[in-house]
Amino acid sequence: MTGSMNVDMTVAQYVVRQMSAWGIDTVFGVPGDTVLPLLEALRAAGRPRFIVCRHEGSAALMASAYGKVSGKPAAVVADSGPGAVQMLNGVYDAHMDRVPLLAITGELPTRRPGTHWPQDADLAALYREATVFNHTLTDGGHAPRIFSQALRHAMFRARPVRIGVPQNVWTHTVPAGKLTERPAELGATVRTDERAVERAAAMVEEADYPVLFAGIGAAQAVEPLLDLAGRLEAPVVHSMPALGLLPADHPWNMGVVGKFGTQAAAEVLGRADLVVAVGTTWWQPEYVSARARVIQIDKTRDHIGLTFPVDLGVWGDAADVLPRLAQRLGEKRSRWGDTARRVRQELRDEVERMSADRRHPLQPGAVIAAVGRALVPDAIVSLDVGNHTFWFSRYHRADKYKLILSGHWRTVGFGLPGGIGAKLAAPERQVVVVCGDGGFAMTMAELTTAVQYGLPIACIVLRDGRYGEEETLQKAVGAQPFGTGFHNADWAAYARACGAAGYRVETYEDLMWSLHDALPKLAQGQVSVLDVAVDRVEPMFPRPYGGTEDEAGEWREDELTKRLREPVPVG
Ligand SMILES: Cc1ncc(C[n+]2csc(CCOP(=O)(O)OP(=O)(O)O)c2C)c(N)n1
Ligand SMILES: [Mg+2]
Repeated sequence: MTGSMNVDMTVAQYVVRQMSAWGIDTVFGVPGDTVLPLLEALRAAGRPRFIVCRHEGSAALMASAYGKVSGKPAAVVADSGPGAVQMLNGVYDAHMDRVPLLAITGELPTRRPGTHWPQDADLAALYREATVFNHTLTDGGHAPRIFSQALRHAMFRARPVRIGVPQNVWTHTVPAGKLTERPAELGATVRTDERAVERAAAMVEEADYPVLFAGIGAAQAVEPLLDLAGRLEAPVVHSMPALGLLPADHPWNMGVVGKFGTQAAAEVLGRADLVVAVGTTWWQPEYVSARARVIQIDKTRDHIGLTFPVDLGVWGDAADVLPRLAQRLGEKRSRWGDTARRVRQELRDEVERMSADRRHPLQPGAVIAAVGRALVPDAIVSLDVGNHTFWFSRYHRADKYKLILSGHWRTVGFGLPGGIGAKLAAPERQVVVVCGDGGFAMTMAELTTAVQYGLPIACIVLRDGRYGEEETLQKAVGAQPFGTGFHNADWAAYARACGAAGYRVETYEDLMWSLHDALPKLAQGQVSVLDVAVDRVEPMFPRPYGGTEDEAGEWREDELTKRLREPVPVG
């Protein structure tokens, strides 16, 4: 069906065909008057599949998660006005994490906007920042050009796009023969200039305390990265989204960088004289040594120098650049020696202590460690935002899992819709959601969506009766906790009321039993919620090495501002 369309169609029919032709197989959304013709066309065509959701914000988070797992755009549909406003949060998530996504909003009939008609909103203005293409279709004849532009931008620039279709335009005619082909993969890979590799090698040669810093852009280069670390005897630290990418027990892996990271990562980065950043835009200035020089390897040109000052940008594919770099280095060894071994050992001891903690009430870190041990290889974890993110980043030591999270947008409530989007994108993989009681309640209506579509996911809710992270931050500045506590329902009972399984967990025995009942039953199609009572402990954020957090951060910020004005040398 791709590429041919030998009869006239309505815009609605055309949009459905065009989505399929471009490989969009899933559309999330909530119905509304202004998009009903599209629903009718989806029904008649039978594909892409339509997933009816309980909130447009969650629908867009599902679409974003779908893209994070599959790399392919999903579509999300919302009504004009309130539906489109609710959808925006999830579109921002995709925008900030660079995920392709097609957002279709209905709009008022073309004669209505500006007349204070119900549900009128300036959607072009609202979506301007979060999209790389943002247009209202006013003439059916233009639909092929508009849609093909939008999809090209979404796919090639890995960002959300929005098309508004006024209610009366859905029935306009699109002339026969106008379906556009999905463009073939460009197949363009950057071949990094040997001089850039040479300059990088010279900088590594000069360094005594190099640190490798991996982001998800290093996903295809894990082996060469670890090989380089081993040869140089250099510690590796990584971003939060890169959790699961590197073996947790690798001798050079020091864990996540930053406030929600490990003391080990803080110490090595604080002592480094060279940071080799590979496929990452995650940067925590207060944790990086002021004297460190920075090499950034990234295959996306505009990531270089985007969030941190760079001494040498190497534009290229890490899987190609790292082996070439290693080759040039000969017998070069760092001087980390015992420091790295000690720091690494302290990290291991801390993780082991937490994993063995059986105290009541349950320690959130111990719950996270237990979840890590119970996952099957290749599982997907959809993680929410809050203190539990900190516990996860420190104590979740599973290998070979895929983590998805609201990385740069950091919306509370990502967990459950993220899990649903992930399960639809990778039905063969185990999907587990880890969230707080605040985040769960924000998007919990979607549990019925998981049940409706038979999407087995296990949702582990860390129940501390409060918006924990905000309370931690209040306490950290000496304020009284205020406006952070809430009343919880019995989430296990709620799960059962939705047609899922519910486990109420108070003790370590309950936890073991329910994990070992719920996770294997995912393979049998069981959706579940584990409502886990946890202690109200405040996370201990890592101390930046040397100086206070503020001093180091300020220095780095000033330097960043100054250096971001200068051109970055890119090889
Ligand atoms: C949509 C949204 N609202 C508010 C915040 C601010 N915020 C960040 S963490 C957090 C607390 C989340 O509480 P909970 O889900 O219970 O997790 P906990 O910190 O208790 O582990 C809040 C409200 C946010 N990031 N996103
Ligand atoms: Mg909480």
